[in-house]
Amino acid sequence: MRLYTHTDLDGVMCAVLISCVEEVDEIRFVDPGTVQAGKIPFRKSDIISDLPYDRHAGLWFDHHESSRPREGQKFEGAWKLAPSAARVVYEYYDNPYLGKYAAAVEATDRIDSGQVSREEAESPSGWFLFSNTLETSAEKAEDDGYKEHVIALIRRTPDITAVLSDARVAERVKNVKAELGKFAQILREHTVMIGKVAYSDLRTRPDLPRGNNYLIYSLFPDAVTSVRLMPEKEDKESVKISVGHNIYGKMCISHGRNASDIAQGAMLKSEFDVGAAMKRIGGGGHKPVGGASVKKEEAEAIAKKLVADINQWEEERK
Ligand SMILES: [Mn+2]
Repeated sequence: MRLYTHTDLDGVMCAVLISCVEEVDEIRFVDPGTVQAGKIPFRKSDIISDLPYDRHAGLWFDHHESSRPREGQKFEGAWKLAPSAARVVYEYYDNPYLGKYAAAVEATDRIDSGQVSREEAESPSGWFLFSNTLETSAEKAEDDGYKEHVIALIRRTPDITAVLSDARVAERVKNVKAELGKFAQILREHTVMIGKVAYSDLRTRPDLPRGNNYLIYSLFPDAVTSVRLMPEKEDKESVKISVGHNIYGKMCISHGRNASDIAQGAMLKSEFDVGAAMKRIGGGGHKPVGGASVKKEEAEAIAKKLVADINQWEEERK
């Protein structure tokens, strides 16, 4: 069987679990946009995890709100509104042999659903540090080879200390740590605040590592949402738009809510439905985070319209 999985930590953990219980001969790492564009000729013997549904594949696991199956829709596998797709796979098989991955799946839940502290975003460690090594500025083939290596590694030893001390992982960890300062610098240079949105145009910076999605909120704490443009690795004619809520929230004082909230220093998070907005432009995701792959000629106009929509929505809910 062939497994198609997402390029991030959740995709990697799905591959670890599925390859323990199914006969997986080949793993391919793809972005959700590639599946949605119908570019992959799926077969009945294919498995899809942490990616949108395709009726030609035999087995499907996902947790994205934007792929929620229709009432009564029949498919093999599982969809659940869980913190990670790895969690959906773990519960679907409910196999004692997978028990040793419990801690790794818990970490995946946390990271995939944005439960990463500001301190951790600024100074990554453990599973979050490891997740930062998966997507780099390297060629896709090199990143894919690395992912295959770590999937085999985690299957043998799901202990994060052991994983981080593997020579190939340690090499990438060293780079991630060394480049964190440069990463922050590039983000600052290419980000502007438009209303309440941090807008990062990274189309000219394919050298930027993609791993740390949360540092932006530490650098731009006033943003309620971030919108980012990145070159698409798999398709040079496309640009990737990624959108996310500020996972740390924002002091409600700037929202002008009631006095008791302000006194308590309550944090407010955006309620804008990112996944639904992404679905409208051919992408998908969850309420707090999502993405889409769009034609490069249209990318800027689509992203700017999105920024305006978010600002208008935030304005109206006051
Ligand atoms: Mn996921």
